Amino acid sequence: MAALRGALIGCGFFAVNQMHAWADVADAEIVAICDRDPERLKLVGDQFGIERRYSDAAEMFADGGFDFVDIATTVQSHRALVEMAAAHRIPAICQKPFAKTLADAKAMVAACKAAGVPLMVHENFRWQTPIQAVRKALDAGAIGEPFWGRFSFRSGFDVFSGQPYLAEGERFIIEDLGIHTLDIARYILGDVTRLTARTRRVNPKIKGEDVATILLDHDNGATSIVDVSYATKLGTEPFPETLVELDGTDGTIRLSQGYRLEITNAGGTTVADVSPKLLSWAARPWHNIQESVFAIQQHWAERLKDGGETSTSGADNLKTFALVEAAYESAASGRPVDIKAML
Ligand code: NAD
Ligand code: 89V
Repeated sequence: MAALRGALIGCGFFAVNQMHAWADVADAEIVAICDRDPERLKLVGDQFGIERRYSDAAEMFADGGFDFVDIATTVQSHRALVEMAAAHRIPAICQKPFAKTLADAKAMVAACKAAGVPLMVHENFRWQTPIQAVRKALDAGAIGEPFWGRFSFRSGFDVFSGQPYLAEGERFIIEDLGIHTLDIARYILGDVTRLTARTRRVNPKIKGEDVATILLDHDNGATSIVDVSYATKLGTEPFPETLVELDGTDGTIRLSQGYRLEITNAGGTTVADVSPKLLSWAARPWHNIQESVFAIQQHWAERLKDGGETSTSGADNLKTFALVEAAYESAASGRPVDIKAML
């Protein structure tokens, strides 16, 4: 079967990872790129040998010649670009955060549904090797029914040098990073009925919150905590590891710093190294994220070919995005938020 031909919009900081990963994905290739910044367009076009280059996405869609589009721009342009893809009946991947508001996100899902085209959100953290290892242990029944969890990302890493826009928005850690952690919580413990959140800003040089603590009630009766911070200075910097604690009816799982997975149950305690692979183009400490970029893009290519639903489809991601909106609402009001009422 012929390789899927993709077009990528947004040749910025993170798109370079996506371009490397596309080069590794079986049966897919990027044939056109677009960026309104000529410098980024040239840099990425030259690095990856892409001849078809556009400064205007509408022109690229009008010319066509590709089977899917990978939208790697920042959130402001996501709705317009996804709707453009739907209008041209082109399957689309859209980076997180999916949209500026839940109403926009719902409209984007509806547009792709009406056009009959698949839509996947590039929500890659659930594809990280250590998170997949936790999911596998749960599926194997290693700890029985989980009744409590903690999903924790606490770091002092300077994310602002690579992504300066993160310092400028009214919203920061929940929208940019907590969105991944909330998605992992859903992936591991299932959908959420109610959420309570507290936030604060510690770093005086940024506009948004850099610490958040969120309490989740899951459909299955489990309770979990999602806690995220970019104001946490530790002896050994854990960026970008998500640490997981799960208590179940028959045992416990602990995913701790250094990609160490410990499972305790009636059979005793086992410890495994669940480190991500260092792909040829990857660099520490980003390699955990970089490997998950390859994994989600390979998944997209496979589902596009077999017609199956992706793990982080637009419809699925509405349930993660609602948690982001609810966290800001709860932090502002001090009250719990009913998630089902938002969907
Ligand atoms: P960036 O600002 O470095 O790059 C965005 C690029 O898109 C820029 O080059 C800009 O010129 C271009 N662009 C914006 N609007 C455009 C439009 N309408 N048409 C053509 N080009 C346009 O941003 P980034 O750090 O690469 O982040 C991009 C997205 O990736 C963000 O949504 C961010 O949250 C996400 N991200 C995801 C991960 C992850 O692990 N999933 C990690 C980092 C960033
Ligand atoms: O994954 C992300 O969205 C990145 C980072 C890990 C730096 O928060 O922005």
